[in-house]
Amino acid sequence: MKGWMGKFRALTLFGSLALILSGCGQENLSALIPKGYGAEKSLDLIILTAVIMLFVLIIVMILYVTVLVRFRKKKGQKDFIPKQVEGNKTLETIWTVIPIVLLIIIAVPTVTATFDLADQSEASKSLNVEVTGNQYWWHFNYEGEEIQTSQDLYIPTGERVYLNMKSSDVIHSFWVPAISGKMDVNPENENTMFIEAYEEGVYYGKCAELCGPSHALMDFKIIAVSPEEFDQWVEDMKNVDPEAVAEGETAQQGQALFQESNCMGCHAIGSSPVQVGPNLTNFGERTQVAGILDYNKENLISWIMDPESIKPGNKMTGKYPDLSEEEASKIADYLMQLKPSSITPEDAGK
Ligand code: HEC
Ligand SMILES: [Cu+2]
Repeated sequence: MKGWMGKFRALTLFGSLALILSGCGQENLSALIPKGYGAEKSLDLIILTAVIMLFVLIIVMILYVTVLVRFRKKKGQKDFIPKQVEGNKTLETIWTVIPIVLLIIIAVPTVTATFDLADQSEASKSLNVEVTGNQYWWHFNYEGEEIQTSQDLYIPTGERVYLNMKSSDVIHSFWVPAISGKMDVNPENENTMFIEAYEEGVYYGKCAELCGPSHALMDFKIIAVSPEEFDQWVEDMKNVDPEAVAEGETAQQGQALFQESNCMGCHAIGSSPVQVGPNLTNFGERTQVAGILDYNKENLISWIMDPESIKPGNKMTGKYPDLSEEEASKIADYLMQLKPSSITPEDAGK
């Protein structure tokens, strides 16, 4: 009875664990549902190594159980020390050669993929984006285009986009599991990688290197749209008029407050080298505030009034005059109007 209960418990435990873990596979945030070149290569290698390891596990378990059953002490048998054998040349050779062969089977495709993913030969003919990791947000500078965005990286589908990556402070790691593998960004040197998305979509990214108290909140997105939509987006972003007057009385007051309250010292609207805080040119087209909150006015007001309670240790806290809720609301009205492009995450199917 007791043994049966134990088995039942184990089964329930593993069953519910499997059920809970199956919830982890969020479609746009899973290396196991690849939607890009690098992620597809990685999954191929994951499957290859998993199959080989499973094969080794099964063989070892068969040998182990066979030995346990065949050579166990039988009923009535006396204690004795079996004949000692060692140095069997054939056996020694077999169990040295098999692992070597298995390792070669894993190593050849792994090394090939590593070189393939590091290929930069087409970089000068393609779209290049300078990526900067900052505590706790990402900045994207489209080289040669005078376009900067933060949090959302727009790319065309079916094309390789080359990323030249660094950090402005500590080490971060750029990881969009459904599109590609991870790449560290360092303050001292530039790392490079390319990404290619097969399908339109909004793909979620995470910082994969512990970088401070809000490391887990350093989320971002790749927004992959068709090449035609991407060209349109570039066109729209280039034609932004940063001075454009907001529509409606409260938004206009918000615009004035934005200019008076030190916000412009860190946040650019339009193309600008300013990089202390996220570029807000297309803030009205975001699907989240600060990369993590649902995009709505209430959350935006909370962020403007008290960013510390949302992202501890962020670099905005305390650097501007205190604002009343009314003032924050007016600024929110203004920022939510910043919609320079007809191409938005909705076009990518979000
Ligand atoms: C000292 C520089 C600095 C000042 C001044 C500043 N901010 Fe920020 N702001 C930042 C940084 C840095 C972030 C990114 C925080 C993070 O995500 O860790 C940020 C984030 C934001 C975001 C979220 C952006 C996004 O991409 O989702 C908004 C909105 C914002 N700030 C509005 C304002 C407003 C409004 C003011 C003025 C009242 C202001 N900021 C003043 C540095 C600053
Ligand atoms: Cu980070």
